[in-house]
Amino acid sequence: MALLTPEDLENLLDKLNHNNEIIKKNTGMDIAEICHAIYGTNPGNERIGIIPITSGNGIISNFSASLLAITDYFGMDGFITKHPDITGYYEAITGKADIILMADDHIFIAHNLRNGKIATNHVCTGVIYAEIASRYIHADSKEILVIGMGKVGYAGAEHLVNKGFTVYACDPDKKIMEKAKKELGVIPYRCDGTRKFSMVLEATPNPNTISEGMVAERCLVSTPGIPCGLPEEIGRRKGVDLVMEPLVIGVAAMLYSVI
Ligand code: NAI
Ligand code: PYL
Ligand code: MG
Repeated sequence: MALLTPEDLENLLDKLNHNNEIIKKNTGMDIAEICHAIYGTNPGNERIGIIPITSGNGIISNFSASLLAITDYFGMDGFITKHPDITGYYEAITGKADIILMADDHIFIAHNLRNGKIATNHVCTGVIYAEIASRYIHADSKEILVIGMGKVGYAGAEHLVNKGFTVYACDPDKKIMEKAKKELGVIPYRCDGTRKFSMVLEATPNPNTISEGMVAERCLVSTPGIPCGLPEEIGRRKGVDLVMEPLVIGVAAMLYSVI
């Protein structure tokens, strides 16, 4: 799994505010309003226990601090446990956490200890970036392209199919595409440049996955992918509206989904 680096998380709130402006301009709603629209919840002052986890590649130096900044941003009562792992988990419980946030190299969860709800970062990230793309006010149809049908992209495609969008998808992994065709009814997209899209969800760990032929006159690219799949030159020349952020938007969806 592609792991965040401390550099990805630098200037996190600046990146968040920049993306929130783009989202507001292109959907008429901000991140909090979109999270509310998806999950029907509003954050109160829930106590959020953030537990550093040392397994695998270990602690990412500013990951827990980034999560604390996110809980603060949404007005919740976050704290980072002094100890990692099991001792940290015990500290969070005795510290009266309502919701636990913790991540190893494979899964990042939010677990609400009061109502039992649990959310994963990859599903919530897929859902919210798909929702952002689907609300593009300049969309020319209900056709949307999903590039990358892995843990994040598949969840996003499923959300879009459930919302009644016509979902085109591409992924070099044949097994994944077979599953997506069978279970979601997505239409395999061939990069032949004939069909253009005004809404694109990109969820791959690779650059340059978006080509000029895919992009309609007005186009919103909504991507959690790191690095960004939209080449800068194409984005500039075609005036693409781009929503791309390394962590906050997905975590916001996690928190709203377990309240
Ligand atoms: P994954 O590895 O499960 O899925 C990626 C998929 O992209 C794979 O199925 C792969 O075959 C496909 N792919 C690779 N190159 C492609 C191309 N050129 N065209 C089409 N498909 C291509 O990864 P996952 O967990 O779904 O994450 C996707 C990306 O999102 C990663 O870069 C990850 O770091 C990032 N991410 C970002 C978050 C955020 O909040 N910004 C949150 C979670 C993940
Ligand atoms: C949630 C991110 C988005 C993309 N990849 C995911 C990732 O980097 N996961 C690993 C997170 C490890 C955190 C580490 C710590 O500092 O607690 N165990
Ligand atoms: Mg994000």
